[in-house]
Amino acid sequence: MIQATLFAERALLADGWARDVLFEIATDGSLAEVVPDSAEDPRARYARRAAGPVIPGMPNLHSHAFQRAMAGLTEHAGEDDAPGAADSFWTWREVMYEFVNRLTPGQVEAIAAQLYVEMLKAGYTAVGEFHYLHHNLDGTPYGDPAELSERVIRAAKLTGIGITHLPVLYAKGGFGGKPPGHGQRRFLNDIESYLRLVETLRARHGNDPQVRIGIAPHSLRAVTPELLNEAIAGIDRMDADAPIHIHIAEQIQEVEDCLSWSGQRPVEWLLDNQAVGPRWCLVHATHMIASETNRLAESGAVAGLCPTTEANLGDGLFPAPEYLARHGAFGIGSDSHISVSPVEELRWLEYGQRLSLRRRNVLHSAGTAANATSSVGTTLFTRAVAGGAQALGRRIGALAQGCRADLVVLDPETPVLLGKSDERLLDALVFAGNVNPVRDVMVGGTWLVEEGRHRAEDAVLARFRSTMTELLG
Ligand code: NGQ
Ligand code: ZN
Repeated sequence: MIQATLFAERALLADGWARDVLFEIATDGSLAEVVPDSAEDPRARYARRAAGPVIPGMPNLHSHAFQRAMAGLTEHAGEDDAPGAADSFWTWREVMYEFVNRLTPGQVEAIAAQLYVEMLKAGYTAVGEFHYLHHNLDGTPYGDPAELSERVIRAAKLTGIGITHLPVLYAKGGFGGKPPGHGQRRFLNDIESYLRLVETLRARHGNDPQVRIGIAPHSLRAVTPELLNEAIAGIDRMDADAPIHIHIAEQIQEVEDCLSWSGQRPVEWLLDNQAVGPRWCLVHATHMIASETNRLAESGAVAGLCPTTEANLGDGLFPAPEYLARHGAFGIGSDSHISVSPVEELRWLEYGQRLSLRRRNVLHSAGTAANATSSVGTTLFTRAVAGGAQALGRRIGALAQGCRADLVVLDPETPVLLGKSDERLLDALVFAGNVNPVRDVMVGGTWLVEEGRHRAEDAVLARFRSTMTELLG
């Protein structure tokens, strides 16, 4: 059954730009047909006309939704610091723990809903929610142990964004099974309560095409090798293809602690001890030596890159040129949500490299085999869409038959897009804009954003406003 048709004069399909594309959208929210060169097709006459170029929605593969409410609150130096001296990822984490330990379920939902509206308006159509806030303020489970997961999923349903919900296994406070700290009390589960949570969420949402449930061992700091094995064995019994996400090698301190614990670097340890492959997403993977970069690329796993957060937290630079040269898969995430913009993530992915290498046009695919292009914007955008879709484990990431109808209509009046050829459009999008060029957004066949406005944005904002007053007032 077809619920709607859309006609686009210009659309970015899986194998490149096409003209006069007719999209037929099935009632289940997937693309039933995608037909280029269909100007003469009788169906085109009655189709809604896209106002501008149509591109696939961008997956946001790594999110901690509650952190959006902290954006802008951690940019002051600690009191006794010499300029730039002591503030670090670890001091930021202490502030984050303080903040997280006040949030109520209603506040978590209100923050996530506002965030997801902002994501949709920016052109993200799916999110990977790496969710570790499980328990009540005192660290005891809620009556429904999935309470906070449900709040985040409800925010996704309310706003319409597709969600891969990744409940987090958090059990330890550091390598070698170090006990967790007081600030981590709301995150903790043993393996039994964790797998029950995953099972509950799968039972409740497993048949919803807008939701996928995966797992997320938080990091090698937060689980032991045994717990990691048990979590993976557990999900394998339920769903052997489910996505597995893990934070890894984001900070030098973490690499050093891993070396003293195991004699190996984090990525090296993971590659040697788990069957890392296409269902895996290694978030950050910032600090790798060449052998790790090559092996990770060859494993088929996705590197989950979060350039604005990695910059904000002073993490370091992912070895992107070497990784891309080995055809490594990657996607982007807004992680701490210091910025909510796929354009800014992609731009900084390239700019970090330009600044450090003192060169231009670093991340392109010219000279490589499939879909080769010398366009940096096209390379970054299309690879991030594909890698993000892979990491989120849903049928998204291409405007192709059978995929979810997740698409973005660019505003053709955006000055910087005017007159740009197919070869230049995504370069202009990624590098030249400071105004949001997203006009309309469809997710799973439903128009959520039209002429720059999300259909629930007023109600969602009103709730977010009261939440921020409660938290900061
Ligand atoms: C997180 N964020 O889980 O929110 C982490 C901080 C940690 C980033 N790694 C906590 N960016 O890694 O221990
Ligand atoms: Zn994270």
